[in-house]
Amino acid sequence: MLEFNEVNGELGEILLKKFTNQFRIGYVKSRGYVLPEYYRKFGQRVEELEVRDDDLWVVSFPKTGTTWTQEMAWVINQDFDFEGAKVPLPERFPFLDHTPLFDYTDILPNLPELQLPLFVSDSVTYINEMKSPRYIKTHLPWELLPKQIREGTKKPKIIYVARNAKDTCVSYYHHCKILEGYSGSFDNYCKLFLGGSLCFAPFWPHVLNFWKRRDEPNILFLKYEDLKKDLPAVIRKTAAFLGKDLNEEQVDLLAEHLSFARMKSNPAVNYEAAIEINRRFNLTTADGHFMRSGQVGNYKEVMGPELIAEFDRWTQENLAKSELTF
Ligand code: PPS
Repeated sequence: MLEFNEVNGELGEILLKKFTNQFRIGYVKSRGYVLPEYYRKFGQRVEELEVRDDDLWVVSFPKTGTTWTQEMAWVINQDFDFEGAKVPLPERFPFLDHTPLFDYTDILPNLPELQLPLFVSDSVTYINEMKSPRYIKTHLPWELLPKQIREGTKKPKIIYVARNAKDTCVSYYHHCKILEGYSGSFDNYCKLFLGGSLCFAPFWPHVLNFWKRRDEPNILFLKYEDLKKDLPAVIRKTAAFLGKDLNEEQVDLLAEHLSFARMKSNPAVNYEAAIEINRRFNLTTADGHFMRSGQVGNYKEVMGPELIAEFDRWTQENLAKSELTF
């Protein structure tokens, strides 16, 4: 059974004052990770999810290149079905923990025009009803994945993607403003990030618990920075992991499909529709795009030298005993 604790102290106060809203009444901790309050009702269903050996999972801390990795993995595994790739990504590659992030219980009676698809209103049922091979996205850490995965009774292929902490934090900050209703300052957001008090945090245990499993045959560990540096190489590596043979023409074609410019203008993956719904129904008010900068090092535009030094110290401390670098 999952157990839950409160998120207390200064960071708990910031969350309550600046990061609760119509669809998020509060936060809890389970197995050391922060989750929305709604997870109390939802978590046990994830714990008991029936996993299939031929599932393909993309697991990540938020804003580390999940969407990019999902699209790459889906196209390779579906043998370059670009017609099928026009279906919105959340339908063909649903987000297991979508439902608890947005609790519409109190909102729906006042907004009858807000029609929620099943992958939003009940992501577990949607996933249970999918035909194989299923594609599943999650931001849950290893410790909160379904029991069958943790205990090794089912071994789906899992691709984990990681990104450097500073860019992840900046990207997550924008995301939380435009999609999740964060109304506080960037400085306070960084405190929440460093203090492990945002949904799916703490960051380093999330990353390191997959890093240490990177040599297991059903796990592939990728880095956003490597996708930026040499996308064709990552495409080849992913194809090998998925047991697919690609020729160079296919690699080039997919690299083009996955370019930032193409993904930014691709309505199947750019989440513009979701942002538009938020604006239309006044669920959040901030402006911005999901496909925002797509760069490594974008943090330099918003973080001052002291904050950068603090993040770097924190990163060094956490990575000292591992061979992981960013
Ligand atoms: S989410 O909401 O957690 O699933 O977000 P996620 O997909 O993990 O991360 C979004 C960031 O990835 C960037 N992105 C890309 N960068 C480069 N090239 C491509 N094709 C690409 N696709 C998505 C996206 O812009 C977000 O990063 P930032 O730094 O905010 O731009």
